[in-house]
Amino acid sequence: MSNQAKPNQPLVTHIYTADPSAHVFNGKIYIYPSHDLDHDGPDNDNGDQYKMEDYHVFSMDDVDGPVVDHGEVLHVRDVKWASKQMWAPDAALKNDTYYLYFPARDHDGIFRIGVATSKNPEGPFTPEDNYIEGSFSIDPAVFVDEDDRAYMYFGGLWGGQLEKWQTGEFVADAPDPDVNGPALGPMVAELNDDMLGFKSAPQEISIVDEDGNPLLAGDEERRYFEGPWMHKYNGKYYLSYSTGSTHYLVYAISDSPTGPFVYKGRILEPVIGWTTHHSIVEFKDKWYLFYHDSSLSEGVNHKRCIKFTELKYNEDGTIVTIKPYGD
Ligand code: FUB
Repeated sequence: MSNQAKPNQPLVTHIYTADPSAHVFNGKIYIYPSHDLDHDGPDNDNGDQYKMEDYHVFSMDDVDGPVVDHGEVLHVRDVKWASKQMWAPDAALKNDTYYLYFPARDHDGIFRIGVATSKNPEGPFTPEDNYIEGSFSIDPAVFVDEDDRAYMYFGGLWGGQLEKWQTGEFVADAPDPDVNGPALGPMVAELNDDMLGFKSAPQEISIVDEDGNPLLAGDEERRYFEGPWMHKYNGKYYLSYSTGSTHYLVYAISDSPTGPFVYKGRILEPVIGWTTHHSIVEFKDKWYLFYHDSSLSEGVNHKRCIKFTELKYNEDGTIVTIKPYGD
């Protein structure tokens, strides 16, 4: 099954897809998205509408070529530790091995992050028996730096349970952070050389404003919600993420992969649907933003479609804000 890729159009239309993590492997773009199920069940802040069970991998030889569906590469029935909701994944290449990182609820209903491996970027992927020790919440994004050190960024509020880990333990009825206090940041953990575990306990990332003050929990237009992504441009580390309730994709910059990061601005204005979730990748000397909206289902929150568009920088390294449907 293949569609012809076009900017700002659904990359595939035969299934619903979301959360596209794009990477360039072997000179091609590979996309690792979520696979949204077509159902009419409940839709709530707990994320019950996102009932995903499996992953497909897609590839594109070029940004104006066909989009190839490599089929189902991992199903929840094959993951011993997981019960349901295989949400936004990411992939990485190291040790001549492709690693697929994915969140799911464990058998106690707690989101954890697992890993599966393959010798091919298009899978299929073989899962480890257990989730990564010390992992929790959702939306893993793995960045392998130029020195070959690898970092996982993760965490999402509300359905993603990040606020339930404020004490370091899972507290089912944990209060939300005070709106006048610092916002919760995403988590980062360096991965072991084998890419299957954390080198040390995950640390919270600090995101500050231009004066060095932490963004506040009530600052919903700028504070972290979910969907972290890391990329490097001109030697600087760009942490980008979704603001969730206000529907923006925004970014912050640092000299270090673990921060602190200084908030810089918006990447993408709101799309059709509740969330978007993105990745940023360089391909043939241009930069691209992969994202999703709900246009394929005419606005149904959990029936989404992956898209891409070119991303441009200003001379000072800031990103030009993208309007998803033009002016
Ligand atoms: O796709 C399920 C969840 O919705 C993802 O984990 C979030 O980032 C949001 O896109």
